[in-house]
Parts: sequence; C-alpha cells; structure tokens
Amino acid sequence: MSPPPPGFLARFLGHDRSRRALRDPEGVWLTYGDLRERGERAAAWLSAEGVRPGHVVAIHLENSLALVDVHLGCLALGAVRLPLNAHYREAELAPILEDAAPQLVLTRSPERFGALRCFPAPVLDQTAGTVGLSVWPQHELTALLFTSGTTGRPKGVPQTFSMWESNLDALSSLWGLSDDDCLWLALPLFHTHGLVLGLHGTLLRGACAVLMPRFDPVELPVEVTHVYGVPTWYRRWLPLMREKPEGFRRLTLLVSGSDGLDAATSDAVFEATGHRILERYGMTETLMICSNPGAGERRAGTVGPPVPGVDVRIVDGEVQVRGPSVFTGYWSLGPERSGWFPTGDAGEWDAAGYLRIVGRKKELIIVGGVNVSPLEVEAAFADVEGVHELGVCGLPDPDLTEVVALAIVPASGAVEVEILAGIAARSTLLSGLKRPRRVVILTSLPRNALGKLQRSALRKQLEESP
Ligand code: MCA
Ligand code: AMP
Repeated sequence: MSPPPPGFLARFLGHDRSRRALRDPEGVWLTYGDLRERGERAAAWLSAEGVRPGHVVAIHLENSLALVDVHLGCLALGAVRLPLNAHYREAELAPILEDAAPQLVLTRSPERFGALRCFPAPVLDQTAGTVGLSVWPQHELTALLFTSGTTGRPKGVPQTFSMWESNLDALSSLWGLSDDDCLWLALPLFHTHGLVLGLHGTLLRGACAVLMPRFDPVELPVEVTHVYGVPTWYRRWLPLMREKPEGFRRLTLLVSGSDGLDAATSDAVFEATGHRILERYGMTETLMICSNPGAGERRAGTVGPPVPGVDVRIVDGEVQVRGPSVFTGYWSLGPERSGWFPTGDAGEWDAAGYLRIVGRKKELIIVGGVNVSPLEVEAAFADVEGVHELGVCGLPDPDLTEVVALAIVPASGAVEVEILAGIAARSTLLSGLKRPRRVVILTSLPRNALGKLQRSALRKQLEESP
C-alpha cells in the first residue's frame, strides 16, 4: 500500500486502530481499524465497478453502515461523493444528476434514477483481499453537496478537505472537543450538518459516534456525551427532558443549528436539563460562520461571534463571509468566485459582538432544518389544471419552525375540488418536507407594481386568516 497521505486523511488514518469509532444502527461497535478496512474493501468494490479517482459517486441512502461504507470507499479511492437527500423523488433528483453526472448510484430506489447504474449497497465480502490499489490518495475535492439555489434549481457546492479541516479544527477548539467525546449522530448524512460536522468531525478527532437511522425523541445511550441537532429535535425532546432529565443532564454539549433556535425552547431546555444549548450558524457554501463558545457566555437568540479564522461583516443588513472554509465557486457554474460571499441572511451584531440572525434576504423556507426553495415548489404545481396563478410562502409552525403554504387563484370556471385533487396528486412528486401543509384558494395574490409576488405580504395574509 502507498504511504498514507498528509493532512485530513492522514489524521483519520493515524488514529489508534483499536479505538472505538462508530456504533452502527444495529448496535455493533466498529473500531478505527474496522472502518479503515471496510473503506479499503468498498474502494476495491467501487474500482471493480469502474469508478476511478475523481469520478462522482451518488449516495442516496438513509443513515446506515452501508452508507458509511460507501463514503469511506470513496475516500479511499479518491472518488467524489455526491450525497443525495434520501427522501428526494425523481423530479427533485433530475437536475442534480444532470449537473453532477455520477458514475454510479447507491440507492434502494433505482426507479428514481433512469438509466444510471444503481446498486443497493457496496458488496464488501466479495472483494476481501482484492485491495491491491493505491488507496487513500490525497484529492482536494472530496464531495459535492447540492443546496437549493435562488432560482429554485439546486447548485453544487464543491467540498474540499482543506475547507473541512480548517473549520472542524476551529470548532473543536471553540467547543472544547476531545477524542473522549461520543456524539449521538441522528442527523441525516446527506446534509452538511450531519456529514461534515457529525461524521467527519468525529473521525478527524478520533472520537466516536452512535449512528442512528433517523431522529426520534428517545432516551440516549449512556456512552453519549454530545448531541448536534436542529431546533425541531429539542422541541420534540422537551416532554422527555422534563420527565427524565437525568439522561440529558449527564451530557456535556448540546448544539443546535441549520435553523434559528427560539429563546423559549432554549430556556425550556435549560430549565429541564441545566444545559444552555450552544447555537451556531453556517451554510453549505461556507461551513460554520458564527458560533457561541464551549466555555464562556452562550447568548440565547444569537449565533455567537465569528468562528476563529472566519471574517464576517454586515453590509446593508446582509451577512457576508470570507475565509479558508468558504467555497471557491459552484460546480459547473463558474467563474471561480473569491472575496466576500453574501449569505442572503439578514443579521445584526449585539453589544457583545454576537450575531443575531433577524431574517432572510433570499427566498428560502426552512422546514425542520431542511431548506426548501419556494420557487421550486411553485414550479412543481404551476401547470396543475384549473390554476390561474399560485404563490408559495413559509408559515410559522410550532414543531418544524416553518411549513410550506400554497395559495392558488383558480382559472375562471375551474372547479375547486378538482384543483385540490390535482395539487394532492402532484404533491407526491415532492419529498415530504417540501409538500404544502396548507393549501388556500384566493381571489388574487399580493404583487408589487412590477407584478412580482410579495411573499411576506402573502405570509401575513395567511397568518391573519387561519
Ligand atoms: C423527513 N422528510 C424529509 C426530510 N426528512 N423530506 C426532505 N428532506 C428531509 N431531510 C419527509 C419524510 O420523508 C416524510 O415524508 C415527511 O418529511 C415527514 O415529516 P415529519 O414526520 O415531521 O419528519 P421527520 O421524518 O420526523 O423528520 C423531521 C426532522 C428531520 C426530525 C426534523 O427532517 C431532521 O432530522 N432534520 C434535520 C435536517 C438537517 O440535518 N439539516 C441540515 C441542513 P412522507 O410524508 O412522504 O413520509 S442545513 C446545513 O447542513 C447547514 C450547513 C447548517 O447550518 O447546519
Ligand atoms: P444550507 O444551504 O442547507 O447549508 O443552509 C444554510 C442556511 O441555513 C443559512 O443560510 C441560514 O439561512 C440557515 N441557518 C443555518 N444555521 C442557522 C441558525 N443558527 N439560525 C438561523 N438560520 C440558520
């Protein structure tokens, strides 16, 4: 085997092979040695299927050991991972697949992938002893993460080892992380939060994680010390936190991100468990931008000061960022960008230099920590029969923070029940969190003088007529 490469991968490969790394969803613990071996076998399988360094491998799987195997196999081979939301349907996947052109797909739903070659999981046992590859190469580009764009068409964000290493090391010092930590990893591994902070943050540090198939508001295994989650999780956990607080009191760190954490939830968790949730703020394009500290004051309602090494400024109310963890340009869109990146989030500094996110300049609805483009949802329903015009906005929700609402103006003579049946049928083409939870028939939509839909006015109108 070739000598291990420097940098990010060398640190993962350098951990003591006998150390615990991951408990799989079946409850079996794997060591760093086990993960390395599984990665090399998965690399041999991928290679036998024609994948070469630099090729793109699509991963459309729920959290499982098979999903971790293929990630490790791509790392070992130098292939580029394309994590896909496992809830995505054919129409949501199509623009991403067209843009990223994967060599093959790991999925249990091959019918969503047209002519692409699909496999349910890497076959490790047929490849034992066939490694013979120059494994664990050092490629800067390691993954492509797609995020909803301002046009409604998802855009690929190339992820490099150096972006990850700089951001993860900064968070590690700021949060006081160590190799003794054990993370409860129920975040889906197809988003930045779960994949980069959760899985790779753990493996870079030599710590361990308990991998869950998905979030459920259950009691935590005794070995768990840390939780990274979204506000919806903490709200769903509150009844259990109040009933059985001991299991939460013994944790050492609870982190929230991906969506604004309201002060009421933060305070209620503090009352029940004695822990002030650490809130941080980031983006797929930039990784973590601001964070409250591990030691020191955590201010509820703020996302903290800039992460060390990251420059943050506010221009015309919008948060802008630059630094070593910021991407250098969207996949296949070019030209390379540089300098300050506008986040589309509205923010202001408080007196202590902590950032408060006060709104969004971009058209985005965040449902349970998952980004939904209102433009994409509008496009999905635009040609339903009997619809004259339509508009989508977010509405506040006590569980998911926001949910999608759809307002329709019928064409003259159209029959309401038929429109609603058309909307229901079309909804099944979207993943669950993008589906409208409220559908309203109106006589007109609020538009400005140029005819542009006024989404905040629509939201206000729907909030006032529940
Ligand atoms: C569940 N559904 C989804 C997703 N999760 N649809 C699209 N994307 C998803 N990620 C669908 C299910 O298939 C189901 O559809 C419907 O939603 C069910 O609703 P509900 O029961 O309320 O949902 P749930 O299954 O309990 O999941 C809600 C959740 C979960 C627990 C909040 O989505 C979650 O763990 N979210 C975390 C998201 C996250 O990691 N975000 C990070 C991205 P059907 O009805 O057809 O069955 S942001 C990021 O990475 C940046 C960098 C950052 O700052 O962190
Ligand atoms: P993504 O593009 O999936 O990486 O999502 C990034 C977006 O999530 C950011 O631009 C914010 O709008 C939002 N976000 C992430 N963390 C927070 C937070 N702590 N508070 C408010 N919004 C957040």
